[in-house]
Amino acid sequence: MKQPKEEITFHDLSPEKEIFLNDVCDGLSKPQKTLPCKYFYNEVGSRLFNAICRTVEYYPTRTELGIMKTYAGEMADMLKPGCLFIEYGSGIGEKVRLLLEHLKELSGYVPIDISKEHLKEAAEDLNRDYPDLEVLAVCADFTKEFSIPAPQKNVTQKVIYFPGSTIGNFHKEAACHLLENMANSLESGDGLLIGIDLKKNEEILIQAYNDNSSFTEAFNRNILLRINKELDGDFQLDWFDHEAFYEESKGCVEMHLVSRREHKVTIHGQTFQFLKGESIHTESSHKYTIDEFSALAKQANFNLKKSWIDENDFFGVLYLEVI
Ligand code: AVI
Repeated sequence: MKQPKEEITFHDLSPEKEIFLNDVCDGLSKPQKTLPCKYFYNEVGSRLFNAICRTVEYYPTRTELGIMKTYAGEMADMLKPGCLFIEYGSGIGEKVRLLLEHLKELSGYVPIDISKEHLKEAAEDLNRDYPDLEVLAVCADFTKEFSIPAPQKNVTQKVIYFPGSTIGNFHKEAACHLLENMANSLESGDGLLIGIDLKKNEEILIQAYNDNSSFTEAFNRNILLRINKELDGDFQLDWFDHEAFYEESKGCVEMHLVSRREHKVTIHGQTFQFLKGESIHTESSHKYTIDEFSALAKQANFNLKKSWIDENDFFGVLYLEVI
């Protein structure tokens, strides 16, 4: 049995409550009320998301995992021995393990996640299972500026791993901006391995965001519960209905919380008026073709090197390099 080694390095850069409050109040003051979807992921939200990933309707997780299981060796072959592997939104770290089996000579692994509890647990588990790997966990909002810690070993190449089609949760300009930030944190020849949810039949998409077990509904409403708990809000959760539909013109699934009645909500002393039928837009999940994504990445200075797709063309894992 492998012995636990010394503790992981943990860099806590989690966003302040004040920023959370500002983001919430800003979003709810707009004509189309919005809430940033990154706030879904507190402990309960992360658990609900993991439950969504196991539903029959939500195909992206199992499809991406299937691609990783089949092609992890080929993916690892694209990377240089001694590379620093940096995972954006590392979650429970399930997918990276498939790659780690093939990436024997990493200089280090940097999991980055906004959910502190999940990150700590996953990083500690990984540290135990891969005693020779230096794990440098960073709790941060990766949409904001942060620095990537340096491992003790020499770094030959940096590779960002961004699985789960999380890039789809950014509007096109924001996605391009995030890709630009990634490219700026890298050098020519460094890599990006990214999961993309592909365009497909609308019915499949609608079902994926309206699962029969109602985990997606609970996940959507949990953002209101989090505001109540952390920002002294008084949302009545059952006065909001979960709604998710495909918006063809934007190429995305949109999630909303629709008010069942006219009412007021108070958050940290500020009042927000809701009309009957008025919605809070909580998430957009963009779907791409490989060509669309490759063109977007090109704008951010990334060149597509290789892509791996499942047999139904539902999901793609793409490897790109900084030009
Ligand atoms: C994390 N992200 C890629 C998920 C998605 O599909 O957009 C979040 C999610 N929202 C509802 N179900 C899953």
